[in-house]
Amino acid sequence: MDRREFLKQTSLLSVLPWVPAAIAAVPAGRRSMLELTAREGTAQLADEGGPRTRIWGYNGLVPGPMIRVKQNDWVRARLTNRLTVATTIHWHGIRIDNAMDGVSGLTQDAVKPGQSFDYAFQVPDAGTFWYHAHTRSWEQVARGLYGVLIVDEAEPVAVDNDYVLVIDDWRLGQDAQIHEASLGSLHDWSHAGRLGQWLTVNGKPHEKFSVEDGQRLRLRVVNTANARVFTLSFGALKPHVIAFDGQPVTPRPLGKFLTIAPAQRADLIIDMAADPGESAAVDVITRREVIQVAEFVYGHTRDANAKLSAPLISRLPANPLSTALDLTDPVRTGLLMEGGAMSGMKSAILKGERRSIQELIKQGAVWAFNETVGMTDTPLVSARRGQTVVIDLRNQNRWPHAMHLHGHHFKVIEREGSAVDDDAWRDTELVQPGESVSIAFVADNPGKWLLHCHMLEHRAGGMTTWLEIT
Ligand SMILES: [Cu+2]
Repeated sequence: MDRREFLKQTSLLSVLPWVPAAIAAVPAGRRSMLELTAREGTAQLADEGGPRTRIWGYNGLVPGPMIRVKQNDWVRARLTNRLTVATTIHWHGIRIDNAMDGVSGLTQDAVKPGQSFDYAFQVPDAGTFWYHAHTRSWEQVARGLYGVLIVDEAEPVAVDNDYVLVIDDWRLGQDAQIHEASLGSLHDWSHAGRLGQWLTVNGKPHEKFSVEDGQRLRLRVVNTANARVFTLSFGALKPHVIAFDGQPVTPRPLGKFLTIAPAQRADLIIDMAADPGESAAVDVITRREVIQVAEFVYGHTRDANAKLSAPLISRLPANPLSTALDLTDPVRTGLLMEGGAMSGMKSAILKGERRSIQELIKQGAVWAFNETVGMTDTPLVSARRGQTVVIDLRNQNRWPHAMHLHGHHFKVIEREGSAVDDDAWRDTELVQPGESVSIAFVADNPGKWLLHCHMLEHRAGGMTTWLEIT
């Protein structure tokens, strides 16, 4: 089989190894309705032979069914709630119609147990996206309510294989069940968020990818953890980054590590070169250990003489983003990020009244944007459609935060007061302790959009605000 034949076949299949075939065929075209039932299920998070873990998942699976559509297609999905609590789905990174954004209390009412809600939206951008619960997300995402949404480019990208690596960390008890007693723990909320001690990739402890010498792979890395920033090492492999958060970037060598914050995605191109029987590891590096989470295993080479020298990695076709930032007279505002442990916040405004830190702690309201905990009646920013918005994020606490903007992608224009020259457009940016980062975007999508920390405990503890575009 030559490369072209192989491409044809993979585009027909569009099924990834970890998705059971019966639910993977998701033809999310105009006519068909994809069923996503939020319900309990079990997953083999622990090693084979260990107990299965009770999770909440879309169709009882974690990750949920992979949705794969072509650019500009429609996704029609019926969320049916078979849980005992209300829920919604947010389509992370999709520049979506506001009514379909899935934020309970802002863009829709939460879907009550036994009820359903139909989502229907067009996907303007090709790339790697995901979907997840956006009601009590700190609990619902921790329990497994998330899945991957891939939007294929209009013209197939020339790779031999296209793999997904969904990374999550779980806090499990000795019985391999989700540690429920610590859900909502004030310690987690006021520190780094809920960190797990058990890693999974694609819903299992370890993933094996079959590869061949001379192949070119696209690897889509998705961080679905509540709060953990992962550091990934690819050993001797030399990946190139071709997209961040679904948006193409000028292809660049990855460097030593991939740092990927909660909710972020990175698309990598990896050229495989080794003999049959060899393997290459993907490791998660923590302060204490190196954990192998995936392995590329080289199979029989199709034709040893057919080895091509790897062609240059070309830039993915641009998505239809409004990239013309008008920085002469933008709508500009500051966002001071305060709170958390060891950060010295003395008081903040909660529901219109200034409260002492002691009172705030009692309510888990331990984070503030511009001295205010959580949502306000008036938006942080009001902009008219087409205006450029600049937000100066100032992280004045001891913790990193993964700041996520709904409905738009933004560009980092300044870091620590210096101009940034990069063509990355992100929906989630990691802001380190003490750091100042300015982001800019064209407000081209009308509606009410959240801006929040994607460390989900931080969001629940107050790190959330909103913008209105009219
Ligand atoms: Cu945060």
